[in-house]
Amino acid sequence: MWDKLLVNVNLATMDATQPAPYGAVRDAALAIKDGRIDWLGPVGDLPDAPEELAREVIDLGGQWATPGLIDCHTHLVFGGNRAAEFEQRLQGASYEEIARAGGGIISTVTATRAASKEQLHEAALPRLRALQNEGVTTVEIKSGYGLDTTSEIKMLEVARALGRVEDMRVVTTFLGAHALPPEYRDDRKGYIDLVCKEMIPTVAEQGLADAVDAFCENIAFTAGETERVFDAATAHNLPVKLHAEQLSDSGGSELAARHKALSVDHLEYLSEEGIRAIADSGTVAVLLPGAFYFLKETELPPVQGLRDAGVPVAIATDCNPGSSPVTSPLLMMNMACTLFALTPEEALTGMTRNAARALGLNEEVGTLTNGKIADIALWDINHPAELSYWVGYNPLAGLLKDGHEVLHLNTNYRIRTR
Ligand code: DI6
Ligand code: FE
Repeated sequence: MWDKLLVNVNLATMDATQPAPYGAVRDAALAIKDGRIDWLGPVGDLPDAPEELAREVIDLGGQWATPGLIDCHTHLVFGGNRAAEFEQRLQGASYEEIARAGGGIISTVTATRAASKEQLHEAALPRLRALQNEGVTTVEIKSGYGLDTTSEIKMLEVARALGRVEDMRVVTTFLGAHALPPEYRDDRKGYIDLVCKEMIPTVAEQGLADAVDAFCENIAFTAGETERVFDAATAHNLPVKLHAEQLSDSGGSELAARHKALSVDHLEYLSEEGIRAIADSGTVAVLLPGAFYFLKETELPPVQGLRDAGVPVAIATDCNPGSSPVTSPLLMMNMACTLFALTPEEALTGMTRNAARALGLNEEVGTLTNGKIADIALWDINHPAELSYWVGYNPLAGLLKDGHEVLHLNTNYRIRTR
């Protein structure tokens, strides 16, 4: 007996072994047992009548199911916001100028250090709910607005707690090397020492981070400093990822590739050599159209080069107060198509299968495949391209995480229980 059986549904499995676009299986059924997908295929292949096979039969009325969306790059936990800086930028100040004048990331660091865990949690929760309301079942959350050991730990603890409260799979990333804190203005080496010798060992020992990230950029850390952070991460068995080539080509992607990074993220200035390096290391390229849009960037990431090299491409919100105050994964899929010329199928792959890989979770989530965790988004759409097409309209009908219904928004679907 299965726990749940979805019938009268079209599946966009996003499983590369399914031959149709989107890995689609139409007029399908999908069975769930103990939180995992136990069977899927054409409804006609079911061995018996649905009611004989499962305790609960969910008739989806011809709607579509996709893997739960995965937002693989966010800075969702932070104090305050930067609407005033947005006004400055609209009057002509650049993101880099504001950062160099002590604003930017550092102003969020001040607000985050001042906030209690409860305040950070309260502020992050509506943003997390906004993601969930558009079908997200897994989210990555970075630290990086604490920049001292206590405050970095506080951010990671808040992120871990959000996962327990909100029925969301939360993956955490330590980003101590996000910016140089003011108290180390004249001692860059001292800060990297703190990150490598105190923060990473502490975070690793307390099991607070699933990976280590850094910001390799002329306004942040050099490739040499980033390498020290990566070496410390590796010494503590933590995989790495990198904010690379966002505002200039700093060679971060080649460095990340040498450290077998899970992902390199942003990539507007990625070079040919960078593409070759990450193609060889199997690193995922995470594109962040929200930051590109919000900073009014003009340099486009080399999408065709990534495609030609067979690099898996993921898409994420980069939800953060400075460069991407975005809580809409669907808008990011739309912008990945309109701004970066991805196809709607590539955009959805980027929010599911490839995003799972960017988090090292590809064995567990990211496709509708037998044996994987039953994180499933249900959509009131006629074709999966609609997920990249609508702007500001949310067709989510329901959401399952670990096989449990966490949202039931659209009453068009009926549940029959035995
Ligand atoms: N790149 C980004 O776009 C964010 N962090 C980073 O390294 C921006 C963070 C911020 O401006 O607060
Ligand atoms: Fe980021």
